[in-house]
Amino acid sequence: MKLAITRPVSPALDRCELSFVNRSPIDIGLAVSQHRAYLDALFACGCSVRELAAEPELPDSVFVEDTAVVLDEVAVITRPGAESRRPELRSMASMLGEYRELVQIAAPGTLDGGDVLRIGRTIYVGESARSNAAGIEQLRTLLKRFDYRVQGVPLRGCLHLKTAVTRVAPDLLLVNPAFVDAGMFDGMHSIAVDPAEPHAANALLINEQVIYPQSCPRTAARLQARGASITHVDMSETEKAEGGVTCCSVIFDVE
Ligand code: CIR
Repeated sequence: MKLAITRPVSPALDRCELSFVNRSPIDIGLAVSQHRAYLDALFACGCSVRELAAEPELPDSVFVEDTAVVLDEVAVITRPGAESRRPELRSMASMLGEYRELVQIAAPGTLDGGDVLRIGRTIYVGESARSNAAGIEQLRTLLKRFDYRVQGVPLRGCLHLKTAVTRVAPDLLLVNPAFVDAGMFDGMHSIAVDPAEPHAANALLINEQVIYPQSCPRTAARLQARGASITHVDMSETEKAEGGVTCCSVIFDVE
């Protein structure tokens, strides 16, 4: 069974961190109803959902993906590159401790879960403004005993690795070639996003179903032409906070 950990939208979401997106007004009521529909989509794709307690004072706390990297053997509690986000860790660690051994990234390392993409035994990590060399090296050391290889990936012009590339089928990646070199990922095929949709590379694959934003119809058509089965969600409000479909959950296998 798959479990998705999520957290409600903070009413302070419009005070979120922003790096590559201009600030625009966020409709919190709409964000809340879109998040509810996102939880329904997770459920429809076969996940059980557990919600962390709301953190109304932490603007970006809905973006739980950045706080942890969960593997079959262990959960890594990250140290987000944005200091404002570090108070989000405690509650995630407490819930994940029910399911996995915990290890943690420590100062001066920084690591955002949005920068981490696992393909088999290789853990790709975006060399972003949020995940530094010390954080990537710590992750390498922590995961060595479980036989994972950690590989840094250069990025340009985007927040996280998963802004640039995500997996949409076992051997298929959805990539924005403007942000990352698709040749970095050994043995994988790739589809490019439509150039008119720069934020289209963030898709969430669960049990052969792709949760995908309504805001990227041209790239959705490319995915469907390659046989992807898409569950559409409207993420307009979290997109204004620079978050996509992967950002709002931490998903892993449980007994
Ligand atoms: C941030 O800048 O930290 C948030 N406003 C957005 C984080 C999105 N998270 C993700 O892509 N994993």
